[in-house]
Amino acid sequence: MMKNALPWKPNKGPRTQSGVAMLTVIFMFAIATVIIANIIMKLDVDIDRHSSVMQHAQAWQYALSGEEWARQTLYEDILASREVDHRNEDWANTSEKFDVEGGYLEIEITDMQGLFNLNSLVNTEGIADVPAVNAFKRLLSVVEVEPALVSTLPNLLKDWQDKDHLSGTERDDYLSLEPSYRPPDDAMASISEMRLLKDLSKKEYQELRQKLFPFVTVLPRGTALNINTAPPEVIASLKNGVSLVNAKGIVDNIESYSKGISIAQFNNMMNWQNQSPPFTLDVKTGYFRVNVRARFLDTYAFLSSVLKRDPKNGEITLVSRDKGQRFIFYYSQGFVDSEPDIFDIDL
Ligand SMILES: [Ca+2]
Ligand SMILES: [Ca+2]
Repeated sequence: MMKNALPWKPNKGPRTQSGVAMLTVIFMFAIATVIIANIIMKLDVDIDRHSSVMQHAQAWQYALSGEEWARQTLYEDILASREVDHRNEDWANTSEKFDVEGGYLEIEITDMQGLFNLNSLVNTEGIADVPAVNAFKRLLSVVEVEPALVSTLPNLLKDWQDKDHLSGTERDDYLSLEPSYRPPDDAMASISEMRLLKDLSKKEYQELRQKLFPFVTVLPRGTALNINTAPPEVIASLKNGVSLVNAKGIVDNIESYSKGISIAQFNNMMNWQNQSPPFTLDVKTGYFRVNVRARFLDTYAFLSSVLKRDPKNGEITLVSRDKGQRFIFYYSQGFVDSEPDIFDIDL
């Protein structure tokens, strides 16, 4: 007779223990693999980030060197002659492009005193300057902004700067906005302040950016207009009845003089008759804008600087640096296709 078989018991011998050990090793290996993969990914991100920061730092250094180049060019200009600044001089013949290691550098110098100074709309006593306001209306017509803006914008800008808010309502109008703010009742520091004008829509501002901004600037009140560098749009704003076509003829005439013209020659060309210039006129300049666009590998740096040049000793002072502007030089249009987004700025 067979004895009853013993119940089956799992084998807890050495073979089972080695299986558990193997599973543990595989599990540990899997965890180690995940950790290492994470470290490698993080290192990759860190390397990308640092490489991007280094590229931008290099592009920025290139941009600063562009500003320095402009400073030297303007200093050499005044050493050559202190009497006149005109479009046939070296500094004005910029739009330079330099190849540098790993990229390139583009520089453009413009005479800010050839542009319409928005701060001239109000005089140093804080009162509207009527001839300048009328000239501004003509400029708005010449650049063909919407007729509604031609009638409203001069007053909005005048109120923004003048000190008569106690008798006007503009302060309350601005204080009732959400969020509320006050008009400065003083000279403008940037033409972008126009974005803060009440009743000026985003669409209207964008229209102004496109049509008006190339011809306006903000400079200290009383700064003279350099007639040798003023574009036709600004020349047409100076006198009633001067069309853009007339003004282009005058500018062509000015440019035909290889060393610029005098105020007397300009007065002859303008034939003021019973009118007079709305601004003080000059043939030389103290304020220049330097735009630099620098590329290093895949990174761009933009710099827009204002330089002030002392007419006596040629000493050049940095007035401002703006890294937030995006611009394109006319000769660059063929090779900016790879970065269209940077020019699509939402304001
Ligand atoms: Ca000069
Ligand atoms: Ca005011």
